[in-house]
Amino acid sequence: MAKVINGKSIPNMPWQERPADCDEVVWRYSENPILSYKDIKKANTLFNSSVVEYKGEFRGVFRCDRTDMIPFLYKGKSKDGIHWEIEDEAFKFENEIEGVPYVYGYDPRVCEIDGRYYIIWCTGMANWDPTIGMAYTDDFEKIYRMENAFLPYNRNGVLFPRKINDKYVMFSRPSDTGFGNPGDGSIYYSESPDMTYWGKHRLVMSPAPGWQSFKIGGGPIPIETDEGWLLIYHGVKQTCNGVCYYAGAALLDLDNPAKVLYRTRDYILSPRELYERVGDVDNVVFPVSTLCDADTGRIAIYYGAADTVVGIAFTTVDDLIKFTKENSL
Ligand code: BMA
Repeated sequence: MAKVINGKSIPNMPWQERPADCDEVVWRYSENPILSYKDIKKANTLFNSSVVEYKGEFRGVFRCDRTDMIPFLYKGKSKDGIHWEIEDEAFKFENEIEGVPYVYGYDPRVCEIDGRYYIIWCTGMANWDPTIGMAYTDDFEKIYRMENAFLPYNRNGVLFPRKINDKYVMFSRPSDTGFGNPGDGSIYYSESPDMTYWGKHRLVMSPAPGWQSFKIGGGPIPIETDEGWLLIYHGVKQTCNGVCYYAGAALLDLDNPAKVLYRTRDYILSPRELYERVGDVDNVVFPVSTLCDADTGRIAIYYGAADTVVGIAFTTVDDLIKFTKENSL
């Protein structure tokens, strides 16, 4: 079995065994979707959201597009990772960053580093152009805003859960000015000594034929294993009727995560069920967080479906590494 490094025991995380008739690397929770607009007052949709283990329970940061159709971040608590109590008001920060008003927030990732929880999300600069916002919390009560990591246009900030060669590491996807123009659509590596100043940017991977041909972007916080960093990412394909969002996986060098060891040619998850096919944006699966039990290697992937609801899918570290190696580009 591949060994999870620096992982946590999470025996109470959501889990279902692979159904007997399923031979795929990822399988869905039978009661999907787990969250919808019904879970927050005045919500239009509740989707791309992140959860973490916290003191034997779970905490989450949720993307809710409200009835004014402006996305903001909400926080919530759960004992089982499936049933959530989410606050009805978007959370506010304890501090302000001068010159950087908080005009919207979406697609949060939550990353624990040395007991502190960092929230990274797509934020609007003063003129509403998207880039990577950052904040931290120690208790999911008080949340402190940090400087934005990059200039617009950027999305899909994914922080690594420990320093690598004494630097914090973040992936991001410098991006489009609108929905039709993805720029080069690639994932980039950046590093920082202090989480304020980011540099030494390197290309990690670019779009590739098929489901990941239009653009790609990092997903959940990477899982550290003795075979490399296990990254789940999304890939986008253009069709005559719009875009479709899929998920794939990659294995990255432990000491230099800009180096891709393997990367899936086949997707690991695609829009298939009705709640993934039909919604505010049809045909989208968008993973943004995982829970991983270090003892068993079980992984629960939390993903937004059709920009409308949240679903869970399952796999294991061994299954995903094997699939990634055997189906690599
Ligand atoms: C991306 C982001 C995601 C969204 C996806 C599909 O650009 O905006 O929040 O899930 O598009 O619409």
